[in-house]
Amino acid sequence: MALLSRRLLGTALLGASLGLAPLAAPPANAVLGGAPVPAARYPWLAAVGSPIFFVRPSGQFCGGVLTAPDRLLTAGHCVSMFRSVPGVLTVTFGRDDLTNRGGETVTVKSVRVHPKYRETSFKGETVSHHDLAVLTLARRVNRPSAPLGAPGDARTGEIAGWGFTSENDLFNTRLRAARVPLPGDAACRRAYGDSFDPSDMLCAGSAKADSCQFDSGGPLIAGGRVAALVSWGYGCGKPGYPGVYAKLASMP
Ligand code: 4AZ
Repeated sequence: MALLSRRLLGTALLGASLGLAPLAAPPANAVLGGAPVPAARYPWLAAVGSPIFFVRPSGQFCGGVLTAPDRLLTAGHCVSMFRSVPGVLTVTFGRDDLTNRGGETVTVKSVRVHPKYRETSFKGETVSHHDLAVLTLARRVNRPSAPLGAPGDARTGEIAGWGFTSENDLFNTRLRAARVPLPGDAACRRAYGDSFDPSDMLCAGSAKADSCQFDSGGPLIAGGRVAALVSWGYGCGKPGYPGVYAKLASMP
């Protein structure tokens, strides 16, 4: 349990208190406001998890993006507590539904978290700064790397993940994607004040479409390129509080 962050631990205890059996989650229609998508659409997208995280099918707790045959980019807060035990992490590509055995699973050899990764808080939510980490995989996978790049002047983006479809949805296991607006830095500053650092973060989403718990580390795609990773936010789909994403440009 010492391996689990407060965030994951909270979910684990909630799951335990509701008596959830890890493999008994009913099918649900991750991402708020989106629709199910085949994992084959994102061959470079991985579910990051661990067999010791029994709360969720496949042990999934985050997403991640392949950047080289043996490198996966994910959120710092997803893996910082696994720095000394990287071998307990698994990375699974091509799995449409976490209750399936489909796709390709690889173990992790090492975890490198952004040297400036740190946490503050906003209205009780953990704010992650420089929320990036690179996992080195135990072997190379025969898959394309994700195209990476800044969003430029894109007005919308796309998010994908296996996470909650609402703040109260404990059961989604399907990969889902949604189109999200990119409201800009000023809107995010209005929502989050100094907790939002535009040099490091990017905002996306609305009350209708947003990322949520267990989508962290997954991609925000704009102009066909991964521009940022799901990081934090005040709840999910709350009006006036877009989701906050870690810009890739800030990984040294
Ligand atoms: C989370 O807890 C989380 N609505 C991820 C994304 C957002 C909020 C929370 C953004 O992993």
